[in-house]
Amino acid sequence: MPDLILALDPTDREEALRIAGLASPHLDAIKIGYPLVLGAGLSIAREFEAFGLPLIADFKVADIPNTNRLIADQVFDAGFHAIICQGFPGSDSVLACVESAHGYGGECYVVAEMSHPGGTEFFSGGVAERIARLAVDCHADGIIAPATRPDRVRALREIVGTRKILSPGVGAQGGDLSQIADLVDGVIVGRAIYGADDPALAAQSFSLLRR
Ligand code: OMP
Repeated sequence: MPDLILALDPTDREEALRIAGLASPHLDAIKIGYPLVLGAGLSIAREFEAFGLPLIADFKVADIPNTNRLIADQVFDAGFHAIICQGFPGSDSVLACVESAHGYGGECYVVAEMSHPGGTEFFSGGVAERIARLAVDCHADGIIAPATRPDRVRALREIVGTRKILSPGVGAQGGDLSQIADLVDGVIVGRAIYGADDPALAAQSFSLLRR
Protein backbone atom coordinates (compact mmCIF):
# COMPACT_ATOMS: atom_id res chain seq x y z
CA MET A 1 0.00 0.00 0.00
CA PRO A 2 1.57 3.33 -1.00
CA ASP A 3 2.02 6.17 1.46
CA LEU A 4 -0.50 9.00 1.28
CA ILE A 5 1.33 12.33 1.05
CA LEU A 6 -0.59 15.59 1.33
CA ALA A 7 0.63 18.36 -0.99
CA LEU A 8 -0.22 21.29 1.26
CA ASP A 9 -0.18 24.27 -1.09
CA PRO A 10 -2.49 26.86 0.51
CA THR A 11 -0.50 30.07 0.99
CA ASP A 12 -2.00 31.07 4.34
CA ARG A 13 -0.26 29.78 7.48
CA GLU A 14 -3.36 29.33 9.67
CA GLU A 15 -5.32 27.64 6.88
CA ALA A 16 -2.46 25.27 6.11
CA LEU A 17 -1.98 24.30 9.75
CA ARG A 18 -5.75 23.86 10.22
CA ILE A 19 -5.95 21.49 7.26
CA ALA A 20 -2.84 19.60 8.34
CA GLY A 21 -4.39 19.13 11.77
CA LEU A 22 -7.59 17.73 10.30
CA ALA A 23 -6.00 15.45 7.72
CA SER A 24 -2.88 14.27 9.54
CA PRO A 25 -4.42 11.15 11.17
CA HIS A 26 -4.89 9.73 7.65
CA LEU A 27 -1.52 10.77 6.21
CA ASP A 28 1.98 9.30 6.02
CA ALA A 29 3.77 12.54 5.10
CA ILE A 30 3.19 16.19 4.23
CA LYS A 31 4.82 18.01 1.32
CA ILE A 32 5.10 21.80 1.25
CA GLY A 33 6.82 24.07 -1.25
CA TYR A 34 6.93 27.55 -2.69
CA PRO A 35 3.23 28.43 -2.23
CA LEU A 36 3.20 27.94 1.53
CA VAL A 37 6.83 28.80 2.29
CA LEU A 38 6.63 32.05 0.32
CA GLY A 39 3.34 32.82 2.02
CA ALA A 40 4.26 31.89 5.57
CA GLY A 41 8.05 31.74 5.76
CA LEU A 42 10.49 28.86 6.01
CA SER A 43 10.08 28.77 9.79
CA ILE A 44 6.66 27.18 9.29
CA ALA A 45 8.49 23.86 8.83
CA ARG A 46 9.02 23.62 12.61
CA GLU A 47 5.29 24.04 13.22
CA PHE A 48 4.68 20.74 11.43
CA GLU A 49 6.62 18.85 14.09
CA ALA A 50 3.39 18.76 16.09
CA PHE A 51 1.86 16.36 13.53
CA GLY A 52 4.66 13.80 13.85
CA LEU A 53 4.87 13.22 10.09
CA PRO A 54 7.83 13.40 7.70
CA LEU A 55 7.93 16.80 5.96
CA ILE A 56 9.01 16.95 2.31
CA ALA A 57 10.41 20.18 0.82
CA ASP A 58 9.20 20.58 -2.73
CA PHE A 59 11.46 23.29 -4.12
CA LYS A 60 12.32 21.30 -7.26
CA VAL A 61 15.88 22.51 -6.76
CA ALA A 62 17.55 23.06 -10.14
CA ASP A 63 20.80 25.00 -9.87
CA ILE A 64 24.55 24.52 -9.97
CA PRO A 65 25.95 22.12 -7.35
CA ASN A 66 27.15 24.80 -4.92
CA THR A 67 23.80 26.61 -4.92
CA ASN A 68 21.90 23.33 -4.68
CA ARG A 69 23.95 22.39 -1.61
CA LEU A 70 23.32 25.77 0.03
CA ILE A 71 19.57 25.43 -0.61
CA ALA A 72 19.42 21.82 0.61
CA ASP A 73 21.36 22.62 3.79
CA GLN A 74 18.89 25.43 4.56
CA VAL A 75 15.99 23.04 3.98
CA PHE A 76 17.30 20.39 6.36
CA ASP A 77 18.39 22.95 8.97
CA ALA A 78 14.80 24.23 8.88
CA GLY A 79 13.52 20.81 9.94
CA PHE A 80 12.51 19.06 6.70
CA HIS A 81 13.06 15.32 6.26
CA ALA A 82 13.28 15.15 2.46
CA ILE A 83 13.88 17.37 -0.54
CA ILE A 84 12.75 17.23 -4.18
CA CYS A 85 15.19 18.33 -6.88
CA GLN A 86 15.18 18.40 -10.67
CA GLY A 87 17.45 16.03 -12.57
CA PHE A 88 18.02 18.04 -15.74
CA PRO A 89 20.79 20.27 -14.28
CA GLY A 90 22.95 17.11 -14.25
CA SER A 91 24.44 14.53 -11.93
CA ASP A 92 26.76 16.91 -10.06
CA SER A 93 23.80 19.12 -9.14
CA VAL A 94 21.70 16.14 -8.07
CA LEU A 95 24.62 14.71 -6.09
CA ALA A 96 24.88 17.97 -4.13
CA CYS A 97 21.28 17.55 -2.98
CA VAL A 98 21.68 13.83 -2.27
CA GLU A 99 24.85 14.39 -0.24
CA SER A 100 23.25 17.18 1.76
CA ALA A 101 20.13 15.10 2.39
CA HIS A 102 22.07 12.03 3.48
CA GLY A 103 24.40 14.13 5.61
CA TYR A 104 21.35 15.20 7.60
CA GLY A 105 19.86 11.70 7.66
CA GLY A 106 17.20 12.82 5.16
CA GLU A 107 16.07 11.79 1.70
CA CYS A 108 16.29 13.22 -1.80
CA TYR A 109 13.83 12.63 -4.66
CA VAL A 110 14.49 13.54 -8.28
CA VAL A 111 11.72 14.62 -10.67
CA ALA A 112 11.88 12.16 -13.58
CA GLU A 113 8.74 13.17 -15.47
CA MET A 114 6.10 15.75 -14.57
CA SER A 115 2.39 15.09 -14.28
CA HIS A 116 0.78 18.05 -16.08
CA PRO A 117 -0.06 18.00 -19.83
CA GLY A 118 3.00 20.11 -20.71
CA GLY A 119 5.13 17.64 -18.79
CA THR A 120 5.57 15.55 -21.93
CA GLU A 121 6.96 18.43 -24.03
CA PHE A 122 10.49 18.07 -22.68
CA PHE A 123 10.31 14.99 -20.42
CA SER A 124 9.90 12.77 -23.49
CA GLY A 125 11.95 10.81 -26.03
CA GLY A 126 13.89 8.98 -23.37
CA VAL A 127 14.65 12.02 -21.19
CA ALA A 128 12.66 10.74 -18.22
CA GLU A 129 14.40 7.37 -18.46
CA ARG A 130 17.80 9.11 -18.47
CA ILE A 131 16.86 11.18 -15.44
CA ALA A 132 15.60 8.09 -13.61
CA ARG A 133 18.91 6.35 -14.34
CA LEU A 134 20.78 9.43 -13.15
CA ALA A 135 18.77 9.36 -9.91
CA VAL A 136 19.81 5.75 -9.33
CA ASP A 137 23.46 6.47 -10.17
CA CYS A 138 23.46 9.42 -7.74
CA HIS A 139 22.00 7.22 -4.97
CA ALA A 140 18.88 9.33 -4.68
CA ASP A 141 16.18 7.78 -2.55
CA GLY A 142 13.68 7.81 -5.37
CA ILE A 143 11.99 9.67 -8.17
CA ILE A 144 8.83 11.67 -8.80
CA ALA A 145 6.73 10.19 -11.63
CA PRO A 146 3.26 11.06 -12.94
CA ALA A 147 0.09 9.42 -11.61
CA THR A 148 -1.56 10.86 -14.71
CA ARG A 149 0.43 8.39 -16.88
CA PRO A 150 0.55 4.95 -15.22
CA ASP A 151 2.25 3.44 -18.28
CA ARG A 152 5.14 5.87 -17.85
CA VAL A 153 5.40 4.98 -14.15
CA ARG A 154 5.61 1.31 -15.16
CA ALA A 155 8.45 2.10 -17.58
CA LEU A 156 10.33 4.15 -15.00
CA ARG A 157 9.90 1.40 -12.38
CA GLU A 158 11.95 -0.86 -14.67
CA ILE A 159 14.83 1.57 -14.24
CA VAL A 160 14.63 2.52 -10.56
CA GLY A 161 13.93 -0.98 -9.24
CA THR A 162 13.31 -0.88 -5.51
CA ARG A 163 14.00 2.82 -5.13
CA LYS A 164 10.89 4.74 -4.23
CA ILE A 165 8.48 6.31 -6.68
CA LEU A 166 6.35 9.17 -5.34
CA SER A 167 3.52 10.03 -7.67
CA PRO A 168 1.58 13.32 -7.94
CA GLY A 169 -1.45 13.95 -10.14
CA VAL A 170 -4.18 11.99 -8.36
CA GLY A 171 -7.45 13.89 -8.04
CA ALA A 172 -7.36 17.46 -9.39
CA GLN A 173 -5.08 16.56 -12.30
CA GLY A 174 -7.20 13.56 -13.27
CA GLY A 175 -4.99 10.72 -12.07
CA ASP A 176 -6.87 7.69 -10.75
CA LEU A 177 -5.56 6.26 -7.49
CA SER A 178 -6.75 2.75 -8.34
CA GLN A 179 -4.62 2.77 -11.52
CA ILE A 180 -1.46 3.81 -9.74
CA ALA A 181 -1.61 2.44 -6.19
CA ASP A 182 0.14 -0.85 -6.99
CA LEU A 183 2.90 0.83 -8.98
CA VAL A 184 4.25 3.39 -6.53
CA ASP A 185 5.52 3.86 -2.99
CA GLY A 186 3.69 7.10 -2.34
CA VAL A 187 0.82 9.08 -3.85
CA ILE A 188 0.89 12.86 -3.58
CA VAL A 189 -2.55 14.47 -3.33
CA GLY A 190 -3.12 18.22 -3.01
CA ARG A 191 -6.31 20.04 -3.97
CA ALA A 192 -8.54 16.98 -3.74
CA ILE A 193 -7.77 16.99 0.00
CA TYR A 194 -6.93 20.55 1.03
CA GLY A 195 -9.64 22.01 -1.24
CA ALA A 196 -12.35 19.64 -0.03
CA ASP A 197 -15.19 20.83 2.22
CA ASP A 198 -14.07 18.20 4.71
CA PRO A 199 -10.30 17.63 4.34
CA ALA A 200 -10.31 14.93 7.02
CA LEU A 201 -12.97 12.93 5.19
CA ALA A 202 -11.23 13.43 1.85
CA ALA A 203 -7.91 12.27 3.29
CA GLN A 204 -9.59 9.28 4.89
CA SER A 205 -11.24 8.36 1.58
CA PHE A 206 -7.93 8.45 -0.29
CA SER A 207 -6.31 6.51 2.52
CA LEU A 208 -8.92 3.74 2.27
CA LEU A 209 -8.85 3.69 -1.56
CA ARG A 210 -5.15 2.81 -1.61
CA ARG A 211 -5.90 -0.80 -0.66
P1 OMP B 1 -2.64 18.68 -6.82
O1 OMP B 1 -2.61 18.76 -8.30
O2 OMP B 1 -3.38 19.81 -6.18
O3 OMP B 1 -3.06 17.32 -6.32
O4 OMP B 1 -1.13 18.89 -6.31
C1 OMP B 1 -0.08 18.14 -6.79
C2 OMP B 1 1.20 18.53 -6.07
O5 OMP B 1 2.29 17.76 -6.58
C3 OMP B 1 1.59 19.98 -6.22
O6 OMP B 1 2.22 20.41 -5.03
C4 OMP B 1 2.59 19.96 -7.36
O7 OMP B 1 3.52 21.02 -7.27
C5 OMP B 1 3.28 18.60 -7.15
N1 OMP B 1 3.81 17.96 -8.37
C6 OMP B 1 2.98 17.77 -9.45
O8 OMP B 1 1.77 18.05 -9.42
N2 OMP B 1 3.50 17.24 -10.60
C7 OMP B 1 4.80 16.87 -10.71
O9 OMP B 1 5.21 16.40 -11.76
C8 OMP B 1 5.64 17.03 -9.60
C9 OMP B 1 5.12 17.50 -8.42
C10 OMP B 1 5.97 17.40 -7.23
O10 OMP B 1 7.21 17.42 -7.39
O11 OMP B 1 5.51 17.20 -6.12
